[in-house]
Amino acid sequence: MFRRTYGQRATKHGNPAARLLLDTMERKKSNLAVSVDVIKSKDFLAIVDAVGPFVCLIKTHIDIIEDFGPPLIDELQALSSKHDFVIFEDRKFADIGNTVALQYSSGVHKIASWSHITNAHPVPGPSIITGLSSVGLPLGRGLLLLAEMSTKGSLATGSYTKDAVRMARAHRDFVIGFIAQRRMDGIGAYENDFTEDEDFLVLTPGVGLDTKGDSMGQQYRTPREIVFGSGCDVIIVGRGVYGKDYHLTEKIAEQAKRYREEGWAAYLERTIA
Ligand code: 5FU
Repeated sequence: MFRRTYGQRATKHGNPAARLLLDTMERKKSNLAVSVDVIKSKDFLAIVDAVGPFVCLIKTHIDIIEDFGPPLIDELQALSSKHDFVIFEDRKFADIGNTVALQYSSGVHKIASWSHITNAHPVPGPSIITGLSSVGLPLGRGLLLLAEMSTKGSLATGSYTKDAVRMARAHRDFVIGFIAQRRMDGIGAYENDFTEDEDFLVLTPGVGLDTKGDSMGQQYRTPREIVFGSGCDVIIVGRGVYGKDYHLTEKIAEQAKRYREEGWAAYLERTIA
């Protein structure tokens, strides 16, 4: 059982984005991340404002926003200050080092300039980390590797997942953890695996309290299964929080509160059990 608290881990971590996230989790007593996958700026900002008080992190897919413009980033950053949350652009980079460095720094979205954390598929090999870290490391950013996915039939299993861990280990200054479904052995998993200089965060999508999945291969588990059962650190919830009623901000806030309570209770069960 992984009993170390988020606060204890924050004081030890070498990466500023990881420290910020762990500190925020401890301060707000929340391991809930909300994934705000809507296509209009207005809806996006309304949901972020509604869930802001309850989350440690907001996850974005900035490329799905139809009316995107730089002012949206200013507003997102203002909400991040107002509600005290970390920003994670779920970009899932997957190209050669030179290309991902350009995609991360430039283009319309300039992700590195505002997103504390982003992620990448390990499929191109370690050069993807070299490319992204050339941009992100000087800015104090952090990277998550997609070691596993929540979807039915995912190919990210077995030796692929192990190789992702190996890649992360070789770049601990920039790779702060994984998108995965469980805490893998040998990543500070259990007390005797934990070393002062190695602590990977596990952020986990595929979370739902009321349904088991969707019609497109998504699979849901409960916050307790994920945080207590599988030793993950952050639950990432999208439609479970904002559902189809994303104009009803009160209802969204209620759902965020509910997931936050479930996630935090599972964390307490893990740390004190
Ligand atoms: F890497 C992954 C993964 O394995 N599963 C995911 O669901 C990422 N995701 C993201 O989490 C996905 O792109 C959505 O943005 C979000 C889950 O949304 P949901 O509405 O909770 O299913």
